[in-house]
Amino acid sequence: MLLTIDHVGIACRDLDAAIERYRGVFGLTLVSQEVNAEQGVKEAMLATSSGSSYVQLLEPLAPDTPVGKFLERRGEGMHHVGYAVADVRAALAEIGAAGVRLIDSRPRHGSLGASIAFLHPGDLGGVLTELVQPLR
Ligand code: MC0
Repeated sequence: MLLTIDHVGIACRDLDAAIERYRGVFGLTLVSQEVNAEQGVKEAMLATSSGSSYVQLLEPLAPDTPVGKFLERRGEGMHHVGYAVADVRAALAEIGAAGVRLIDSRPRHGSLGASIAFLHPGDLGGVLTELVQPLR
């Protein structure tokens, strides 16, 4: 079901500084910057050299958002893992039937036009997990 690691999401306080860190240290390529109001973030996608997986940098739009609360509780660091799937609706049905709590019962809008859905970290060993159906 999981095709590849699409991205690793990293919570940061200052998006511009984080972008410069990942470009400067690793030479990653900045491919997009978006505001996702529904998710409460402004975010950037930086491609690895394979071009098919990304570092996603996430700055909260407000303290009372998922990433804002995460920063307050844990500080900067890895926030979630996003796995590519062929069909996010089918994957949600299968994973839900296996007893994992679905944060999103239907897909939402994600980076680069993807359809995304989150799974609860409490049922996955403390890892917030995202399913990503990339835009074709
Ligand atoms: C919170 N918890 C986490 C966590 N965030 N555990 C692992 N990884 C995280 N990122 C844990 C807390 O430590 C706590 O555990 C429990 O969840 C409740 O935390 P809370 O701070 O009270 O937060 P809640 O319950 O209000 O919400 C947690 C939840 C939420 C994961 C349900 O953050 C959520 O709905 N996330 C999905 C949406 C999201 O993260 N969007 C931002 C990225 P204990 O054990 O102390 O109870 S948007 C994105 O990434 C888009 C742009 C994209 O990829 O395209």
